[in-house]
Amino acid sequence: MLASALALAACDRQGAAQAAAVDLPPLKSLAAFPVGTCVQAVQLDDPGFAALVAAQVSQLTAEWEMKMEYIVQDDGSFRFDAPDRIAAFARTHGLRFFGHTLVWYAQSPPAFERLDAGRIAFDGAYRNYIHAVVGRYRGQAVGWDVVNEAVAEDGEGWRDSLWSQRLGRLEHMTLAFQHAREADPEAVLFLNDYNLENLPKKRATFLKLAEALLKAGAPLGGLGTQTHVAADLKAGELAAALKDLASLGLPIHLSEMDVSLSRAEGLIRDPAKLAAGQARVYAEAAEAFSSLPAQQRFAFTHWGLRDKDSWLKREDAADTPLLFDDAGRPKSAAAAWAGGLR
Ligand code: 9MR
Repeated sequence: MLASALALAACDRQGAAQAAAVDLPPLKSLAAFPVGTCVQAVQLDDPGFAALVAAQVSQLTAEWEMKMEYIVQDDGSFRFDAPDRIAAFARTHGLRFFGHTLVWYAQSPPAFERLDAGRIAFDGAYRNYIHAVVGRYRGQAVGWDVVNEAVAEDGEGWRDSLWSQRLGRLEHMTLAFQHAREADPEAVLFLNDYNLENLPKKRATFLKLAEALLKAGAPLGGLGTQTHVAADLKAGELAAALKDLASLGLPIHLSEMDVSLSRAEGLIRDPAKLAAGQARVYAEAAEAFSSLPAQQRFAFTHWGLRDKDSWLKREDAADTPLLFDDAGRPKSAAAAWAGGLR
């Protein structure tokens, strides 16, 4: 009974999302700042998707193919075919290209784990990796997520990782920023994290980490706030977070936005309320980002365009967290985002 009721609710939601296609000019034509999406190389083979991307956005982030999981092979060698294809697509279509992500606690390839714990060998491989990856896109990448998700889940201190164990808790991050700067003197170098809207304690730790990095001499140039949020995010939380994050004066990248309906269902069961909540959150994000000083609006990136491409589908196939339906038509959420722009 419960399963079939949930299935029906999911159908209702999908029906509502499909029916809600709206007429809207391209996102990038509406915003006074760069608008991005993540992509996977294989998606660019789909002409419909490629046209949607080229029309709607002005910046691309690789969804996963510029992470160690893709680049570092078992024997320690590197591969760049997929990221090269994404970079080439960006060049051909005049889009900015954003690098994501160099150092992530969640990824520590066996080739690195196997290395002698002796600091010199490890340090050399770490530097070599960052130089190879950042250097390859030097002159094209406008910025890089240098360190991703360094703050502990509960906001209490920093995460432990292979990198922190071998190179030091703050030092591995400072080194990563310095190596990236050597490899590309122009790219804006970011610290990027999530749950900074709904967990003020995590946000405070994130800001303290940014200050500690600057004090240690890291060429930190911007702050990334992923913004994987749900439709029941409290009104005002996102705006307060952006204001707070901007207080250091660094450029802000709203770097991975999606608004899950499924993750909000613990609080709201009514499909119409979920859709309204999603629209409200998208509008608030657009308005709050627009309100930042112009020089601090680095870019606003959506973590995908079409619902069917969202990583959140793996958690719940019925979720519809993005601005475009499966056919690539803008949804009412897209109109709400556009309506929030200032
Ligand atoms: O959406 C990405 C998914 O396709 C990948 O399998 C996963 C691991 O590489 O990463 C997802 O993107 C994450 C991003 O890189 C960092 N912030 C959280 C994102 C969602 O998990």
